[in-house]
Amino acid sequence: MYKILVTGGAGFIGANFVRHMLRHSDCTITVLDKLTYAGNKDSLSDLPANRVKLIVGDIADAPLVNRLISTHDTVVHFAAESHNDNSLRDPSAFVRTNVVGTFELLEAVRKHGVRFHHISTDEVYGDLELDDPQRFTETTPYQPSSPYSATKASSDLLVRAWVRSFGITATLSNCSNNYGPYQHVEKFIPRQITNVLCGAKPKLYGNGMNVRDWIHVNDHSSAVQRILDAGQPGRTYLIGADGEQNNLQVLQQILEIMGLPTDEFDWIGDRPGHDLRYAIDATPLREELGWNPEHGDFSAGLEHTIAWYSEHRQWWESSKILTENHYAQQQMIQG
Ligand code: NAD
Ligand code: TDX
Repeated sequence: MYKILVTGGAGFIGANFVRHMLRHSDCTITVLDKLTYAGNKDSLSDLPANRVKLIVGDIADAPLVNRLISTHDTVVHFAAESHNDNSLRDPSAFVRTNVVGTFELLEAVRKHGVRFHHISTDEVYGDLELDDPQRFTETTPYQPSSPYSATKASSDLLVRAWVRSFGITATLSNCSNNYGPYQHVEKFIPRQITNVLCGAKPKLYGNGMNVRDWIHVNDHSSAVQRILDAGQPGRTYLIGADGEQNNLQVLQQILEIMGLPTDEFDWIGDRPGHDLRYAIDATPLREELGWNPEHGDFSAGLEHTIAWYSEHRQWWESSKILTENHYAQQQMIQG
């Protein structure tokens, strides 16, 4: 039986990936997750115990990581501090988990000769002008803007160096903005949906013109599975589904689906250093590996996501209060 260690498998994308792999393969999975504020064991609690096991622990814990990796065939590394706004408030956990944690995993896969797939983000490339005809490719120079994206860029560079210097068998992927079920309510789309469900107004940063390249989380999972099956060792694959939209457009669609006037939201102060636009060119993934997204209909995906949050209040209600308290403190600090 093929055994995969999924770090960060109790987080948004990790939990969806675990579900995807159970549906689309016969592997068994160990999830290693610290269960930070962003991890939720309820995202995995309905899964079969003979195929998924959760180990609560830290990827920066070298002896634990060493022991776990020695008994697995592949590591898929999602665990990270993942929220830009938090990285502006306190970057220290981002350095520890995203950089030091990745280093410990790399040392263990090097020792045990285990295949590694590193999950990263398009934010490592910085941002684009709204009218730039170029999109990010695997050769775009790194130019991260926030403490979060700088630590993700650092972790990517560590992986590349371990491939070149120590010959580990690793692939990397840099994906655009994901949406779907099980996403923490701090992130843009679930924050706005749950604000409406709580009777609060959605919050739009700046002028709402910032563009993100949205992809449904299940398409991210299928792309990672394709890279695990057919990716070339040492390669970086960019994952995206041609889903560019500005934040105002996304918010207006949410309001429309939820039956509210499209101006029923608050404009609030901008995020410091806010990246203007991300856009992915995923041609190599499509043409060389034959991957295609299946959830390209954004409004259908948004409708399902809204329905999921409406039906799973228990999953998000306690984090909602903490998250909005944090946002309120942050706004007071920024003034
Ligand atoms: P998330 O914050 O929802 O989940 C992160 C998970 O990692 C949580 O379960 C958390 O408990 C766990 N974790 C954090 N620190 C840990 C540690 N030290 N040891 C073990 N576990 C730890 O994040 P997400 O949105 O699911 O993102 C997953 C990965 O995908 C990240 O590497 C992120 O950079 C990358 N990514 C995210 C997006 C996106 O749109 N969300 C896009 C591209 C890439
Ligand atoms: O309340 C909000 N209002 C708002 O206008 C929030 C939370 C966000 N925004 C804006 C900021 C961004 O332009 O929405 C956009 C999306 O914001 P986030 O959900 O915070 O995502 P982003 O900063 O784009 O980063 C995401 O995509 C890349 C993930 O959080 C990262 O983990 C991933 O690497």
